[in-house]
Amino acid sequence: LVRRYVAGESLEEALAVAEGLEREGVHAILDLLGEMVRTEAEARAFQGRILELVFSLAERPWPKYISVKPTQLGLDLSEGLALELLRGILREAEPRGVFVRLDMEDSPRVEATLRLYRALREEGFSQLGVVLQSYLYRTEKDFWDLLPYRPNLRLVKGAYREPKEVAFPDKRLIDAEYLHLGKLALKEGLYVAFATHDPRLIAEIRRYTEAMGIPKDRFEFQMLYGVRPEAQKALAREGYTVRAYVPYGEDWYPYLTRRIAERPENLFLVLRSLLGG
Ligand code: FMN
Repeated sequence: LVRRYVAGESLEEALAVAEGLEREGVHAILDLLGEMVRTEAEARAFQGRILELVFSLAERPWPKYISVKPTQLGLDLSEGLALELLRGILREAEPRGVFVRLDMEDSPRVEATLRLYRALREEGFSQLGVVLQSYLYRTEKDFWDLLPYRPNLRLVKGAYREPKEVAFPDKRLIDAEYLHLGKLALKEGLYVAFATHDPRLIAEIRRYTEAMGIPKDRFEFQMLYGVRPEAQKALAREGYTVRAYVPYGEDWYPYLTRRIAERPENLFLVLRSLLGG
């Protein structure tokens, strides 16, 4: 089961998965698994492996897109360390045409993550994207605060267990907020990556963009490797840009735990695979 959602432990395996996706018209987002590091040495080691990823993507025509997590680069140890390591990645990625998406983690880290994003954009880096989560009450305000930066925005519902003091507890409200924020972002002319597998939301975004005459190069759909692969291919065949998030590496446990929380039926698949089924 790990293999259904994680491309493998090595960069080579991840690149092989990316190649397979590309043949189906789906582009990969390479993600080296790892988060919440506890020592500076670990954070620096992750930066080294991410640079290795950037250099190997630079040698290929595609994909040129990676995701990184702030706590993988030491955000919990020091914001300055995370800023330095992320800057080091952008210095190599940007001239090589590799786009860097800064994933959004749980609510106590949102503020610092947005600061990292703004600081690097102010330093002049442009190939850096941010993520907003529709389950947080604060997100619309974050959206307006970010707007002057003209961010390349990934919109998600949010994957972490959050208290009801900070996040909508009700799925219907999260979905409504998702569509509200997505439409705002499109109206404001931002490039939006709609990262969701939700057929209802995807259908609504398609209807809305068609009705408003928003061309397909103003937005894209993103899904996770292994989740609704047929839908990914179908959207790509219809001319939408589709990217699949391809995680690889040894630290798959927290990633998989979130996938099980989102879709409890995944637990059944985990158990079956552990039992050798
Ligand atoms: N959730 C986050 O909290 N932060 C992220 O940075 C993040 N990145 C994601 C990237 C992609 C490509 C996808 C498909 C999802 C991402 N998620 C992220 C997970 C979503 O918040 C959500 O938990 C998941 O997509 C399941 O909800 P769905 O019904 O919209 O598919």
